[in-house]
Order: sequence, then structure tokens, then C-alpha cells
Amino acid sequence: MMRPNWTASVVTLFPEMFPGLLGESLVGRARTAGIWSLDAIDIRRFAINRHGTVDDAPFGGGPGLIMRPDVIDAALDAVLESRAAAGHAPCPVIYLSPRGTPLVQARVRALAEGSGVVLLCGRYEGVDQRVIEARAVEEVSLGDFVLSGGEPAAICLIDACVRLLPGVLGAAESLDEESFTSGLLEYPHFTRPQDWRGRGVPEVLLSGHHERVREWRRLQAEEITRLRRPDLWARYEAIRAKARSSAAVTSERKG
Ligand code: 9D3
Repeated sequence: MMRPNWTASVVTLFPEMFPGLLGESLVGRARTAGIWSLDAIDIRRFAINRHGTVDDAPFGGGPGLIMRPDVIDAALDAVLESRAAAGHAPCPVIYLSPRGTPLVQARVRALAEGSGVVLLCGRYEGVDQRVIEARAVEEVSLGDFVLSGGEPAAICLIDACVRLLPGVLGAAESLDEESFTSGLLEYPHFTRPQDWRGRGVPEVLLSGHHERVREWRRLQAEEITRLRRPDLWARYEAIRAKARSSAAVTSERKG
């Protein structure tokens, strides 16, 4: 049997939100090319009654509704079963939640290297804690801001993974990916016209001097990172210091 492609299974109350943006552009073309697939599973199919009940009031009182653990459990069982039947290797089950571990590129890279991902999207106030614990579901957040639900976060996570799958980016863009991993923000870009509303272009970029262009871009990237992202800058400096001291040890040994 043919090995199945990378597959995202999204467990949601709003399956009509998918593929959405994921049907367009680079990522959409990769899907029609068969590089990845998407399966949106409607939680409502696993409702406890014919009214379609999937949620209830929180124990202890308070506002909003909580998604029932029995309903979510049944939906996840069905998804994992159908993935196994299609020949997919096991994969992480992630609950997109504002309380989760912030998503970073290293996690995206690891997910892209696996067989895919099962994404549980919350609505209302969230999901009953017991089903998260019982199934050892991982909680992932996009950052410290509030969305209306997990679906837009699921779309972002899938987009970030799919662009890393083999055959999605061209060769030039893949090289670019490696240089981003240097840990700096990007240098500024310029194109024609050379004069726009009285604003010129940095002289060095017009010089044709490739070595000086490279140096200028590196300095710009460092400056912008230092100013905007002290957290990234500290990490970058630590890595640079380590590289320098190990280079010093190597040259000492060589004498
Ligand atoms: C009133 C307390 N709210 C927590 C800040 C409840 C709440 C708000 C919004 C519960 C869920 C949501 C919907 N958000 C997500 O599902 C979500 C999310 C987010 O809001 N920010 C960043 N990442 C994510 S991942 C899923």
C-alpha cells in the first residue's frame, strides 16, 4: 500500500471554516498536488442527543459553556481510528488553547517531519479538563492575545507545517528558510522605483558590491533584532559568544 501523505485532522464545531485559507496559494496548490491532506471532523456528529448537544454549564458556576468530555473523547476516538485505517503512523493530538505552550518554529519543524497532526479546536470557554488529561493531549497557543476560537489557530499551525513539507517551497525559498534559522529578524528590502516620493534606496544596494551588500544586510538584521526583539537578540549573542570561544579553543589546540 502507498504511504499516506502528511494529514491534518481538525476536530471542530465549524468544519465549514476548512480548508478556508488553506485552499489558496502555495499551500492550496500543495494540497491539490497531493503533498498533504485535510480532514475536518464535525464535533456535532458525536453529540449526546438529537438536539446536537455538545456542551454544558461549568460546574461551580460562572459564565459560558464547556465542551463535554464524552463528546470530545468520542470524536477523537473516531479520528484516530480513521487515521490508523488509512495507514497513518500515530501523531500528536494538540488542543489549541490560550493556555497552551507558545508555538515556535522548532515545534513546527518537528510536526512537519511526522505523519501529520490531530487538532482539537475549542469554542465557548473551552474543553472539560478531564479529557485533556485522560488522553494526554498537548496544549498549544499562538501567543498572548485572544482569538474567538481555536480554528484560526489551527489554520496558522497547518500553514506553518505545510510550507516545510518536501516539494512545497522552491529551492531558493528553502535556502532562505535555513538563513532565517540564524535567529535574526530580516533586513529591509527595496525595489523600483529608485526614487519614490523623494525617498531613495541605501547607496550600498546600488553599488553592485556583493560583499558589502551582505555585510550591510547582516548589520541591519542585527540592529532591527536588537531594537525590536531583545529576547531573540540575547539568544543570538549567547550563541555567537559560544561559537567564538569554541573557535578560540580550536586555534589554541592547533597552536
Ligand atoms: C475569559 C477567559 N478566556 C481566556 C483568555 C477564555 C477564552 C478566550 C478565547 C477561551 C478560549 C478562547 C478562544 N481561543 C482559542 O481557542 C485559542 C487561542 C487564543 O485565543 N490565543 C492564542 N492562541 C490560541 S490557540 C486557541
